[in-house]
Amino acid sequence: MFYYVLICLFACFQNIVCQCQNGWIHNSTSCYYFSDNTKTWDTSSASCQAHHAELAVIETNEENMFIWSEMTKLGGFFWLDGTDEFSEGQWEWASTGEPLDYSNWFPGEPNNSNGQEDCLLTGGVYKTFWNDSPCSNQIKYICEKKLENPVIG
Ligand SMILES: *[C@@H]1O[C@H](CO)[C@@H](O)[C@H](O)[C@H]1NC(C)=O
Ligand SMILES: *[C@@H]1O[C@H](CO)[C@@H](O)[C@H](O)[C@H]1NC(C)=O
Ligand SMILES: [Ca+2]
Ligand SMILES: [Ca+2]
Repeated sequence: MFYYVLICLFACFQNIVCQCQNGWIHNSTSCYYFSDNTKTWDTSSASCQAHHAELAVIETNEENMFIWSEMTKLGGFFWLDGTDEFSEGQWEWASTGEPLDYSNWFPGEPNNSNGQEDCLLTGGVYKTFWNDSPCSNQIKYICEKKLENPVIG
């Protein structure tokens, strides 16, 4: 344990992530940031990257429930990393190019309303569920950064 703390301290000095920064919330193997301000999807993504993070990628029901437990305290709609802007109907996580293996679409979504809904949001009236929405909408956003625990032994 003591050895671990030493390594972790060292790692932090080396600017390796081993705990969440102020304003970020730890759950499982990631740190999350829930914004107060609202931005377009592109600007939200850029804001996360400026903090060495990406828009949140939700891979399990547990992660989706964690996100919901925080969103419900804050209120509002939040951008996630998903998009089908490259190929209509082909939803992927922008930061990895991986398809949405787990998803939690609201019934009837994604519907690409007016042919211009290519970005993924959650929260608001959709609660735990997901909706496709115009990427130019200005809403809140969630950033995610993986914790990189130093290897021990
Ligand atoms: C992660 O979030 C879930 C759902 O809110 C919660 O039950 C769990 O205790 C959290 N785990 C950590 C490590 O914070
Ligand atoms: C399609 O989704 C939008 C939200 O992105 C919603 O406002 C609209 O009601 C939906 N349209 C239909 C026909 O379900
Ligand atoms: Ca679309
Ligand atoms: Ca929609």
